Amino acid sequence: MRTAKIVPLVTSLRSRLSQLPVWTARAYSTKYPQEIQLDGQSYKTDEWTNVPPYILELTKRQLHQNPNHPIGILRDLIQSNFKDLGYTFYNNFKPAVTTVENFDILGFPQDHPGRSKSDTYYLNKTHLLRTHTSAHEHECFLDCKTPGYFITADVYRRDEIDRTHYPAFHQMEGARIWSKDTPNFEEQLVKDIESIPKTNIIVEDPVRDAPTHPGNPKQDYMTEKQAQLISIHLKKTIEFLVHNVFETARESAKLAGSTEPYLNEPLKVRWVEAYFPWTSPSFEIEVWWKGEWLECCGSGIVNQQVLLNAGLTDDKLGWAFGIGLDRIAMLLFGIPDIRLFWSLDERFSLQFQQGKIATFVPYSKYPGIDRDISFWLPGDSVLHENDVMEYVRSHAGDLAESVVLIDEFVHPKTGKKSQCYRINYQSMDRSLTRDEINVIHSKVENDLVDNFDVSIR
Ligand code: FA5
Ligand code: MG
Repeated sequence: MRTAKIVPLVTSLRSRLSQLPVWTARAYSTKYPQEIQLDGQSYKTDEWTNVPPYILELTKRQLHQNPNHPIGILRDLIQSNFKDLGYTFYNNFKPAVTTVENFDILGFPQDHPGRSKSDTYYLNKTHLLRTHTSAHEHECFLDCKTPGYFITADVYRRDEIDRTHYPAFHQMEGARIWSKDTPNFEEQLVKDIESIPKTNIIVEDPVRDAPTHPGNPKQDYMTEKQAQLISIHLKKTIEFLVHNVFETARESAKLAGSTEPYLNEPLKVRWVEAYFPWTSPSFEIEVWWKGEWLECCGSGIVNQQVLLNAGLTDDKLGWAFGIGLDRIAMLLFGIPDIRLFWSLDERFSLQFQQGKIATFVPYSKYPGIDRDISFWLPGDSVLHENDVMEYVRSHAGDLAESVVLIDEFVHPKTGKKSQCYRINYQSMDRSLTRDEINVIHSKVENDLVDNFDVSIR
């Protein structure tokens, strides 16, 4: 293979590609049935449809509802820690939502990349598989009879393939509301902060005392003091959640006989500022775990418009957060590859039991098979990395261990672009044969040729 003259890093290429117009409608017009059935509803497909059958299959699994699955065990653990603290738990929301629920109601701008077909699975122009649990905030704000709520659900994103990314994962949304008309409101906020159980974790938070500024502004309808107290309540609630989860992980590791030095170090977290279209100010928490900062959870004070959209009165204010469960469960249970959560192999499922954090014992590591695919793109066309991922996944399913763009260059004379992707095929459960991989790999090649007019090199 030729080495590239112009080799952008994969990451910068990714962000560059995501800004370009992508996808040609012709690619999918013939591939989908006229209607897709999901959870008792029928969706007429159209030029927006891009959800493949194997993703629809995943929506049936509901791993967070399985009390003996690591994702279900983690959900139970968090819920049990918040049982008597004034929260309602919602665990039954179906994955199909409208673009209004997933984006509009939350104030996503029309040109937000999350709305694009390269990032999101659409059933059709108006319905999609939720990309986050925030899609259900409005109905819970309206329905909920307690001060706060939690929503746990499976969410879907067209994404890269590697050990920590899968097109389906799980989030837990938390939210908490107050009325500004509460007598002595600020004193009540202080009391509510004091009632959150104490933790001994080390917190780095340079903006705890002044959480709002022009770059991460407070909303006009609350005072500086209220924004500060609500931010502290939010942060302490998430710190309590993270503390419980990681302390449980530490205890189980010790019980299992581990003597690693990190087990005796206090847990350390840091707050960083963030941006979400429907919260202000906004924050993210990162946890220091085995030598690196792990992004866990986005959060912020909910924009008043979102609460008004949900039908609440204009005296209401509060916070929300969304935490990713899968990566935390990987750490908690020592699971090396995110695909394992979806395994139907009993050597996986029989290792986990309700209420117990067991460390996963790998049953074996089967060798992978690497295959490269190199091609010229036709003159003006753009191929999104996520599209390549999707073709690989649709033929290889969970046998696709990783897909990486390893080479790209533009021919100096013809101006044509060449790309080379390396696909690693590997099974969690068995050895693969070269023949079966050849068959899968040529289907991927054929799809790229048929849908994008690429010429294989
Ligand atoms: C959100 O999804 C927001 N809805 C969170 C939020 C809720 C903000 C309420 C404000 C108020 P984000 O895209 O950063 O934010 O995802 C939240 C968490 O999900 C991340 O911190 C990460 O832990 C997890 N996550 C995101 N993408 C993936 C992925 N592809 N695989 C596994 N986990 C992921
Ligand atoms: Mg994030």
